Amino acid sequence: MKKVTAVAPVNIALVKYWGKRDEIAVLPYNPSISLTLDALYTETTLESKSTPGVDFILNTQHENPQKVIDFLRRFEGFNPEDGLTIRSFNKVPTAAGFASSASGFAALSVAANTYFQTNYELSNLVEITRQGSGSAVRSLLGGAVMWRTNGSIEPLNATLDDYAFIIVMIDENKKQISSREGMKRTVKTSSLYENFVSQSHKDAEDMKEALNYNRFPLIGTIMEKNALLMHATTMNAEPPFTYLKQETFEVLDILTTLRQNNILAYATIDAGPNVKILLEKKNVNTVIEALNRAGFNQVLTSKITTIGAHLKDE
Ligand code: 2P0
Repeated sequence: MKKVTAVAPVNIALVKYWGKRDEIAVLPYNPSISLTLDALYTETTLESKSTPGVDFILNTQHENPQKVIDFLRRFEGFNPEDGLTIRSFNKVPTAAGFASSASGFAALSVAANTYFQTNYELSNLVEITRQGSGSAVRSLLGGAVMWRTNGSIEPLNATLDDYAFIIVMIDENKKQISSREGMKRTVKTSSLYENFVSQSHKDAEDMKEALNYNRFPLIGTIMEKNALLMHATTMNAEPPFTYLKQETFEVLDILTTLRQNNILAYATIDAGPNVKILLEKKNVNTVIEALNRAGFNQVLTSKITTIGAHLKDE
């Protein structure tokens, strides 16, 4: 009996990844930067079984294992005919509907690297992991992480203890256009895309410096602007589309009002309408109260962790 478990955290991008310059190797057009959350993560166990074939169980439900099998072929020694059970749990409140492909592939990679005794070094593991999901490589490390256009990752210096994220749940349903399809369409058809790429190169440099010198609110200002520019590119694609909903804008308005009252909190939004708010820890209660007053009651708070994907002792 062989059994290996790995845990990988969710990451939230301050400067967004949106578009591949190489679809096969999964190399991005622009560098992205994320922070690693400690409250949300995926835990994945690989365990041998006596019957042949791969079973994939996600949150207690049997799923089609094909995508996982295709991914695991990158680990030498993997044979889909051997008996293997993969159990993956997303440690996210059930109502959260939080995208988890990043933490999912990071956990699977780290577990597989030990299970198949490949022991690939980090740079090799990055190369493999990003083919599962580009943003997953940022979950391999903790803290602030940059994913560069050459595909590599770099830990950044940042004062993480001061900050927290509040996640405002707006819609739990699966998005109609996956990130993969959405970014493809944007790259191909949006005339704003070039602008997003050049601005994001600059934003990544500025963000790195702002994190290094712990310059809040600059960190938040760059983050919010970068996210809105990413969403502008989708609205200008052919055919146009958006992940934003009316409630998304209502939350942005609440943050604007708070900032006018010197409560500094900033938003970022991924491929869905939910809003992630970056703020100083001391303001968490005030911001949650403001959200609740406006009827946004589905919120969760997370600190930022320095611990990236890792094996769990059984
Ligand atoms: C990010 N997103 O930087 C951006 C912002 C969504 C919006 O990375 O095609 O699931 O598997 O590489 O990693 C989501 O994209 O896409 C994502 P693939 P992935 O967090």
